[in-house]
Amino acid sequence: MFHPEIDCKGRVLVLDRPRVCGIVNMTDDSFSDGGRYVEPSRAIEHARRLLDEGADLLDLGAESTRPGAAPVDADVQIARLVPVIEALAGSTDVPISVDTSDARVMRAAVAAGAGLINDVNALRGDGALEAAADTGAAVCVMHMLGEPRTMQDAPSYDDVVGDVHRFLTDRLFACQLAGIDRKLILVDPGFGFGKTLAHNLALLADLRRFAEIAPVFVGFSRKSMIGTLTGRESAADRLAGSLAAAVIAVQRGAAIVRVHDVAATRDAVAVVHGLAEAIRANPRRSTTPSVASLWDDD
Ligand code: HH2
Repeated sequence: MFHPEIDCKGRVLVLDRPRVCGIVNMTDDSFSDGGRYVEPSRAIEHARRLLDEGADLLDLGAESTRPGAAPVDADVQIARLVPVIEALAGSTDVPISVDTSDARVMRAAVAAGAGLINDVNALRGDGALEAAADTGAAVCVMHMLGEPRTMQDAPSYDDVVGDVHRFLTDRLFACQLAGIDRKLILVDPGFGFGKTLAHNLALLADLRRFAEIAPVFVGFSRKSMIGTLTGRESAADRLAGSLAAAVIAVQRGAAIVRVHDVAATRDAVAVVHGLAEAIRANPRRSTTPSVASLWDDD
């Protein structure tokens, strides 16, 4: 059994129910909200709105990872993130995550008050493992095939679930070897990062396998896999599809869902949690065959 709490530098995220992480993108070019929250005052205002909606955690990033996105210099990321992290850390108890792959940005963000390092590159960059270990922050290691510029160019796997599982297990070991406490590590299969729709769906179907190695963090919010499944071209029209994916992920053991739409996601996962609690309290009486089969499908 994994520790049901993640200590984000003294701000503890209790994983006793599905948790919702609100996204704050201080980027010019993020796929769904690029350019809206680059200014510190607008990012802070947006973060406070997400907290009012019930975010359990905030994830702040200053570099887009969408396919084809341009890298952002570490100094620029630091200049954007640090004042916002400082302002939020001084005005909320909610843990703050920094979405970066750069070791210098990690150190600056944690010094400013972040307690979780969310790295889509799984701490493989120069000095990233050491930086994360030195800070004592919690970490989220994510699987990505290749790099953002080229990751969606015909991605292929022998066995996507097995390959991603092996990668995350290896990174879990690498983190522990570097001195990061296992209780501080989250894993993420990386939906949309070097994956076709079929790969993403295979990972979602088998998400429970990842929950066996560490608490699972997932992000589907408004992504193109939701657009493809629903036929919604505009990211702004993908809320219902994103909620369905969040519900399915939580049913399959995801601990934290990273989203743009906090209030709606919070309600959706609260319903799943309510059902889970009811089944746990009275396993024989409270399930119909259809609910039971949804729940225990693997
Ligand atoms: N997805 C995005 C960014 N960071 N981190 C984790 N751990 N998991 C994810 O799935 C994930 C992530 C991409 O979403 P977004 O931040 O909305 O877009 P962009 O990268 O264009 O800023």
